[in-house]
Amino acid sequence: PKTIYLSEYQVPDFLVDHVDLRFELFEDGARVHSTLTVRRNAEARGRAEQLELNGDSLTLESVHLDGRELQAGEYEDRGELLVVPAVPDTFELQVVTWLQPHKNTRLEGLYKSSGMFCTQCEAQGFRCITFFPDRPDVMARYRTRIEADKSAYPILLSNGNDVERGDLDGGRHFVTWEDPFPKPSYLFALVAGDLVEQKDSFTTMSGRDIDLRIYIEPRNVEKTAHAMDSLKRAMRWDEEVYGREYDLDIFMIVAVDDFNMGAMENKGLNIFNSSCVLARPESETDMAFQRIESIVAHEYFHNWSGNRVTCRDWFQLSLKEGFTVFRDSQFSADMGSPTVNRIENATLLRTAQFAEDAGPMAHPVRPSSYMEITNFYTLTIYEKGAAVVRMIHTLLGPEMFRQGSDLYFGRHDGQAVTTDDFVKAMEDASGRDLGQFRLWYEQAGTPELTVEDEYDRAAQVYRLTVRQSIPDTPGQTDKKPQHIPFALGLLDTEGNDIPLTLAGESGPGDTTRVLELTEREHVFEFTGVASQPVPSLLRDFSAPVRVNYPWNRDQLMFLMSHDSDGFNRWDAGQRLAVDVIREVAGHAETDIDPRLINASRTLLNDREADQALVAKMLQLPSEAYLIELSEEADVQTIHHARERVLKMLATALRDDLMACYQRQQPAERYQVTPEDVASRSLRNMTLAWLLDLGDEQARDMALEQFRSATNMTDQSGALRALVNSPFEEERSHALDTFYQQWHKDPQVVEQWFSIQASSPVSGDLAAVRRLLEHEAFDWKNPNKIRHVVGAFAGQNLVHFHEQDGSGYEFLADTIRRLDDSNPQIAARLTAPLTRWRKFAHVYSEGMRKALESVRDKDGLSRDVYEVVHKSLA
Ligand code: B3K
Ligand code: ZN
Repeated sequence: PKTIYLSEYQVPDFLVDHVDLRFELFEDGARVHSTLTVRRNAEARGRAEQLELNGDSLTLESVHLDGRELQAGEYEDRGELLVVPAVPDTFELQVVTWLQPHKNTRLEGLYKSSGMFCTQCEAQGFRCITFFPDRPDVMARYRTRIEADKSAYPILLSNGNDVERGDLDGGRHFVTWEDPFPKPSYLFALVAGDLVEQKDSFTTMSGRDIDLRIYIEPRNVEKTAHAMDSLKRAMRWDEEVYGREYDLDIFMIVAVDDFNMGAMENKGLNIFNSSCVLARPESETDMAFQRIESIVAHEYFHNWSGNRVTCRDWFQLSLKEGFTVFRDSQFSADMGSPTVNRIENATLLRTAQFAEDAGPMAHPVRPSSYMEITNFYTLTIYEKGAAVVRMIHTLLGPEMFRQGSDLYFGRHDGQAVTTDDFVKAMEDASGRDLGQFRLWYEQAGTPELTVEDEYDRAAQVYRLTVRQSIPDTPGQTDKKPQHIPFALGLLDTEGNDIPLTLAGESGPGDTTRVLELTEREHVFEFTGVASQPVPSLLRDFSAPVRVNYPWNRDQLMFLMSHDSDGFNRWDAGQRLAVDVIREVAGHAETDIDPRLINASRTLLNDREADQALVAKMLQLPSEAYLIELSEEADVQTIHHARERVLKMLATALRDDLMACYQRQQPAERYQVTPEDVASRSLRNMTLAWLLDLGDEQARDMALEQFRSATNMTDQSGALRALVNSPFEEERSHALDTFYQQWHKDPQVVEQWFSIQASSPVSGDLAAVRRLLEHEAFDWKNPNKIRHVVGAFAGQNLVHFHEQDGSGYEFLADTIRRLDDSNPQIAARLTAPLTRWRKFAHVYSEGMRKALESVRDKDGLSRDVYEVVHKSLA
């Protein structure tokens, strides 16, 4: 496979003003008639004579140029390229292709999912539908006519507004859609099926009425209310916070069961993985409700950040993804608990994105090369990209940031632009120089801050020295220092915030200050500091960096109870727990520090504190995070150390856990408020801890909760606790009962699969293999694969990393198997193996061998090839 470089970007030779599509859909295939209105791009003057269109797995039936059918020799079908050597400056090109959606297992382009036709075109799926200059800087207006059997496919959808419909011979019918907004091909969508529609409406800030529709299979009619509410909240929020109004008269969402990722922001016709849009309290958990709210909002927000203003090329992917993730996380924070939201974002960054940034696939937020773009829908592009936008927000302040976003949307509406255009708009609106800041887009790797301090009692001066360094990453060494907003506060001996005054400033300033780091080393002098303070560093996780400062355990306890910054209260607790787990790792006789027990007891019994934060603070750092923090990870040791700390905590706190559990009585009516979510989370966490002990009273509580639960959070919480408990009989009974109750609901069956596949107690490889044989498992459905294989390799670390290497071999087999049918999913599943160098020798050897066995497969897809070769390099 060949590598594509940003430096080789050239404007397109030809532009397409209009696309006229006609789809004839049949059971054995689909014929696509595409008529393009093309003109030579004035900006590319003097370049190519010939027209080149991308294609992928297409059967070409005919080509017409300005109405005349071209003969063999007048065009060349090279499979991935259709070349027409001699074309005039403006012309109309008609191409007819034949495809086989029912045989499309890659789920890119046009395919079938439980009987309906649907599409996925980002990034390069449109070329699987017809020959086209399939790149985001070619923006056209689309008119789409869909023809299909009327009884099997009563609903026919595409982008924009439906302008015409009617019946055809042979029981067929058609609908024509017209999208007035020019768009890149990756935003094209089509759906045809026997679907039910749920309607609502929204009145925009200028008083326009928008038709809102969610299309589902009939069995899901009860599951749309939450998505609809979330959509309306998102529409209102985008008007209020960004001044962005919806532009078409209709906004549609379709749920499909077979989907490679979460959802897709096609213009006016978002297509969702069922698991990211459908929910009701009885069958979906709080986590699903929250995920749905944020993904519905995310896709909706793309209408401006992505669709109206799109990406010039795929190196600019974070232009739309980083910005939109930032927008959806602001939205979620406004809808729920800002601190918890911040903790969840930071956890994802610190556990998974930092790991990616330190591994063989590390790349900048704006990469400079790729082989397969699908591999670049990464945590770096999305989450680090969002953190970078957040830093701009922090540096500019909310008002200037809003002026910058207004300028960006206004200046580039209808254009395909770059991350640099985004930063420029922010600079122009604010007058700030973001020159050095741009390095965040260009340099990969997580900056590391090392902080030292010194207190001069006589002078009442507190001096902080902050050094930054950025580790080498593939292809990048000797990096320049970056511009880092470093928020901090200082606590006095009582735990109060000290007003901060830097040397040379008059009068006391704010208690949280954002220091701007631009050099390799800075010394900050705070004056008028009456006693030795405890520093609270990187408040609210103001930058995606690691911070090293030698807090002792008493200082961490102090921060846990006094820091005015909720994020840092949580972080202090995490640091304390990490420290304690590390201390007992490999030392079976070491007792755990009673301070951790006391801190947890205080939290468990603190009814005044924000319970959402308490629930978060009680969770021990995950195994994945502990692995990320270690130099040479020994998974088994980490797992057992964490497990032992958990058991000792649970033993010491048994009565407090019981009392806390009893206090969390289920609410009358299920609601997804931060308070209720926190209460259910505490309830299920305390139950899990108690069951881990093998406590019989807790077992009975779990059985009772499992039987009487009126919502899935509580039912599956009880199930999970039983599955991870030593009570074998109860475990298998509960699993059977649950399956009998829910086997008709694929989304619940997914949960049932993942609870088992991720269980450190019962989810060994043999159990996982049995799940693959289960009647409900389906190799063609990405959700099922994710919930069994993905859950095992990604969450069940103790079993996946069995020292005999069996977990690795199993994953390699799975990847090889999926490489032929769905390379995108196969490449994603490879991720757990890519970081083999991070692990101790007993693990890394097996991981490397597994990667090599994948590498040696014949006819490896470009997707998996890139991941495997880069990982082994
Ligand atoms: N833009 C899509 C992701 C498409 C992934 C293609 N392989 C979903 C999103 O980020 O909103
Ligand atoms: Zn997105």
